[in-house]
Amino acid sequence: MTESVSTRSGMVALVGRPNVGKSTLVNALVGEKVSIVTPKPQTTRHRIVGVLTQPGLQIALVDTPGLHTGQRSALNRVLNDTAMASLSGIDVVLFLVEAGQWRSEDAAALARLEKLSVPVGLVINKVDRVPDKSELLPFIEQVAGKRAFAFVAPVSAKKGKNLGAIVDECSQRMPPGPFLFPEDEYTDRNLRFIAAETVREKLTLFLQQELPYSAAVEIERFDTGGEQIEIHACIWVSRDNHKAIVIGRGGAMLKKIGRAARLDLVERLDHRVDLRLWVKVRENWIDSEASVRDLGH
Ligand SMILES: Nc1nc2c(ncn2[C@@H]2O[C@H](COP(=O)(O)OP(=O)(O)OP(=O)(O)O)[C@@H](O)[C@H]2O)c(=O)[nH]1
Ligand SMILES: [Mg+2]
Repeated sequence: MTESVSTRSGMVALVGRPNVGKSTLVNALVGEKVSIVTPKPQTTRHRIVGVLTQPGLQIALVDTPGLHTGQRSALNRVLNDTAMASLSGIDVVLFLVEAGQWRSEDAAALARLEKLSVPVGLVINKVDRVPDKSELLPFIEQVAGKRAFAFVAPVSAKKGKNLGAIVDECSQRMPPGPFLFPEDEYTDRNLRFIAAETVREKLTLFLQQELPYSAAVEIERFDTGGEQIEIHACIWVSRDNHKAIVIGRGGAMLKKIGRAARLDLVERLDHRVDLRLWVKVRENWIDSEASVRDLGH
């Protein structure tokens, strides 16, 4: 770790309802794939740190599960709790919304931040989706009036637009102190976790409707000793009929998930990968807090 009086470093948490682009923004700011991204809400299930290091400055960007309402499984509770627990020890909070979209879930998420005393910046993401920019200003004013935000940044995480504004605003608020992470590290998560998340990303992309919400991935073997990195992953589903769907006709779906995940992992790990997948049922695991915790949440 770099010990110097002239360095500044701190923690910035990204919060907001599901699907507003928190993980996309962490990845874009760090310049690496820290966190998985899908078009479906409730993709992120963990507190995941992405590290942005510049000369004299380090910002630990904390990605969180989307704050949501309306669903009551033990998994939903744990996800919301994980997001809220991620706010302790934070120097700056980024509250994300989608340009032109203010929903009751955004209001509920913002209400949860009411008692926070640290600066909260408003990030209006996905501005690329608003073709008529004259519509943007009234929306920004509307949302900016809902709290005394420390700053407002309209951005596009996907197109990399105006991200410098976020870095500037955050860096001004980072306290003096040594770096929290080694300079060459871009996440707090290990390769095993990345492997599990990569499989879950493909599963979420390829499977329809509710199934991805009740699936979890557990790495049972991660062996870097041989010529190939050998990874055995178990996909846990909560119902018998889900198992058949994940496997697909003649194993086609499981093959598709495995192939896509393996290709990603080869690129990420820069190594040959032998990925094997299993599907197992743990009845209604999303309704049991013990099972939810047991499966790594
Ligand atoms: N057009 C556009 N799409 C975006 C932008 N940022 C994110 N997206 C898309 O929005 C979807 C959700 O992105 P995520 O980064 O997974 O959202 P999230 O807030 O992390 O979602 P949860 O993990 O479910 O809470 C994905 O399809 C992204 O590609 C953006 O700036 N512009
Ligand atoms: Mg996410």
